[in-house]
Amino acid sequence: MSLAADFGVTLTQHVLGNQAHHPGARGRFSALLTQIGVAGKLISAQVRRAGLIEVWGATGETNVQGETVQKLDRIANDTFVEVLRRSGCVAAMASEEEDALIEVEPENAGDYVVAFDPLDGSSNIDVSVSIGTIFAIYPRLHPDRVGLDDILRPGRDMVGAGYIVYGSATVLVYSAGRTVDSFTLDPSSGEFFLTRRAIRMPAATKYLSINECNAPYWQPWVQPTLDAIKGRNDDEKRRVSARHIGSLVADFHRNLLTGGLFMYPVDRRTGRGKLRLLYECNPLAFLAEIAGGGASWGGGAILDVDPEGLHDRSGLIIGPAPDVALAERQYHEYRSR
Ligand code: AHM
Ligand code: MG
Repeated sequence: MSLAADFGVTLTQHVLGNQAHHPGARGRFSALLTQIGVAGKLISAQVRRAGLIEVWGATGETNVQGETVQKLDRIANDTFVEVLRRSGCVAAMASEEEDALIEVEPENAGDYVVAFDPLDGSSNIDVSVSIGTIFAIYPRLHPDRVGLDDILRPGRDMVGAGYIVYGSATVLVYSAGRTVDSFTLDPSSGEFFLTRRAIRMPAATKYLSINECNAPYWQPWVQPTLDAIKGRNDDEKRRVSARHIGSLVADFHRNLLTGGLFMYPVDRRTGRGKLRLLYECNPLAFLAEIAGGGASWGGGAILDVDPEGLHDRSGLIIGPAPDVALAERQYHEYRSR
């Protein structure tokens, strides 16, 4: 058995070695990424023991999204908040599980503001299917105060983003704006080691990830987009296949590495998407664009959207750039009719 080429470069070494190249980042950015890694390890340990300890099932509460809170949702949220609160790197946080902005007491406050989904893919927790944590990092706007304006900003203002997927291995993927790199948690040493450098998303769509049971609720541009992609299959070759886990973070991770288009379009009954702009769409859009892919809400880039509220929802089409552009063309064509 041979070790991966970069086995030996830890997450901390990597972020420290690259801190001169973190565009827009300032202050203790490397420390913040390291602390996010610590939170990821703690959450991973809980996820790995789910079923052995009493963390399966619901807490009995409903979150700000109106969804049932799972025990692991709560544990992951509290772990992430407490690790970052004590890190000295963060002035405020916004969580998918909390209704208001979480302000850090001034003596512990740092240069950054972080939005996160502590445990994405909640419906997969109790069935031991991949779930993950997603985070977005913004520079704090004002040295003397912190407020909603620090977080209600277009995704283009991010200086870093990433996720930790608790799958067959625990993998942390992040970007500070230049490259997207991934690290695998070695359970025996408790360290994240660099396992993929400068990830590029393939330009061809190999997988389609969409909940097709939502077809009755799609706007009219969605089906023709899917038909165009599926139409690439013929007797000679199957070029596209379906893969949909129902954990966005895990679906995105597979699609990033292998070339897949994930779609959760706006629901025509409600006129809004399901996924949260700040906690899910923006950070993954940041990674997709840096890896050479794209991300759209249907009519334009996710990263250009100006959020109105902490829990805004959005349509999301994310994956290889040519097919994100195809979806946008279909969207505009149908809108102009
Ligand atoms: P969650 O953050 O509460 O887990 O919700 C988000 C999840 C995504 O991970 C996934 O893509 C989507 O919800 C699945 O929704 P649906 O069951 O409607 O297909
Ligand atoms: Mg989520």
